[in-house]
Amino acid sequence: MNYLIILLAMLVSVNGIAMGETFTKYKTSFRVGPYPTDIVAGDLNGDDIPEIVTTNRGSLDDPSETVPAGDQLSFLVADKQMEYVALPQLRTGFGPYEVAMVNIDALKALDLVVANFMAKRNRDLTLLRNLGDNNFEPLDFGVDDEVLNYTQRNDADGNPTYTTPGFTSLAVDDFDADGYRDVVVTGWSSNIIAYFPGIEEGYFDKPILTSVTGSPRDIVIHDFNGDGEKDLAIALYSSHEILLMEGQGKGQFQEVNRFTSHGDLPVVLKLNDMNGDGKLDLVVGHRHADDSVVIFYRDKDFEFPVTQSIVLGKERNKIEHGIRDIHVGDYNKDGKLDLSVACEVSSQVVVLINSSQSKAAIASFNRERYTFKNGAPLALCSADFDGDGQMDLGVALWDEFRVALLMNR
Ligand SMILES: [Ca+2]
Ligand SMILES: [Ca+2]
Ligand SMILES: [Ca+2]
Ligand SMILES: [Ca+2]
Repeated sequence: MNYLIILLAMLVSVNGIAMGETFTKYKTSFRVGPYPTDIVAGDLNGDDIPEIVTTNRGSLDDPSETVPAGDQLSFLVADKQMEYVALPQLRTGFGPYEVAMVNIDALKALDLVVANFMAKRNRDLTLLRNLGDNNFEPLDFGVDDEVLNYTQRNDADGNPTYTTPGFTSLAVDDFDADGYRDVVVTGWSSNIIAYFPGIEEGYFDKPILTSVTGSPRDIVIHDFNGDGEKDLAIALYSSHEILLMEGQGKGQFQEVNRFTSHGDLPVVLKLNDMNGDGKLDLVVGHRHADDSVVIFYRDKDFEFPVTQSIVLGKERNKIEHGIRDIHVGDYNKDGKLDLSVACEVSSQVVVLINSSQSKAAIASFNRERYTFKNGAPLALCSADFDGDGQMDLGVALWDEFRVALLMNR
C-alpha cells in the first residue's frame, strides 16, 4: 500500500515537471530528402493546413561534377492534420540552402523562393511559382558568374571547393514600393550581396551586386533610420561581425556601420523587438565554441548600444551545441517574444521562454531543452500544425533526413 502511494507521488511529480514545458515532441517524424538545411511551413494549397517544405542540399561534391549537390525541395502535404505525406520533390538549382514562402507573382497563393549554394548552369535563385493544386513551376535566375571572384577556401589541388557566388540566405521585401517584391541574397563564396529587382514581366530582373567583405552569411531587411529606404543587416561569418548597410534606393546599399558579433561564426540573424520598446533588435546565433545567442538592442537608427549574450554551453573553447538556426515567436502568448535555437552538435532544440518583467531594458529567459537522439536540428519554422490555435515548431533534422514537430501544449 505504501509502495503504491510512493509510486503515485512519483508519477505526479514527473508530470508536474513535464507540464512546465511549453512543447511536447510529436510521436512521429516525417521523411524528407538528404541533408535538409532549411524548413518553412505555411498553407500553399488553401486547405487551411500548413504544408512543410525543406531544402535538401545533399552532400556537396566537386563543383565540376554534373551533379555537385542535391537540387530538390521536399514537399509534405497533409490531407488530415498531422498526417503528412511527401509529394514528388520540387526541382531547384544545386545545393538549395534557404527557402522563403512569399507571394511573388500575380496569383494569390504563396510561392517559394530558393537561394542555391552550388550554382551550375546559372541556377542561383529559383522561384517556384505556385500554380495551385500542389503544382509549382520552377524558374531560375542567375548571377553573371564571370565577373565574380571566389573568396573562400580551395581544395588540395588549388581548385575552388564551391562555386561562385554561393548563396546562403535570402530576404524578400518590396524595396522600391513598385508593387513587386524584390529579393536580397548573401553570396558567401564571393563576398557579395545580390539584389534581384521584382519586375512585371519575368518576375526578377538581372541582379545588382554589391561587394561585402567578411563572408556574408545571413541577412535581414529593415528601414533602421526611418528615411523611407529599406536598409540591411548582415551577419558576416568569417569576420565575426554584424554589418549595417543603408539603402540608397534602386538596389544600392552603402556600409554605415559594422561591429563585432561577440562570438565566432555568426550563422543566423533575426530581427525582432525582444524587449518590447517598439524598436526592432537583432538576434544572432554563433555556430562555434561560444555557443552563444547575442541580442543587440537598438537605440535609434543604426545604433545598438546594449548587447546581451546568452551562452548555451558551459565551456567557451569547446563546441557543445553548434547553433545553426534561431526562431523567434511568442510561444506562450504572454506578449513577450521567446526564442528557439536549433543545435546541430548537442542534438537539441533549446527554447528560451521570455520571463522579463515589463519594461525591462534587457530580456531574461527560462530555458527548456528538447533532445532528438539521432538527429541534428539544423533549421526551425513555426506553424499551427494541429489547428489548436497555438504556435508549434517544425525541426529539420540534418543527418536523419527527417522533420520532427514540437507541439505547443
Ligand atoms: Ca519592388
Ligand atoms: Ca533607411
Ligand atoms: Ca527593442
Ligand atoms: Ca512569450
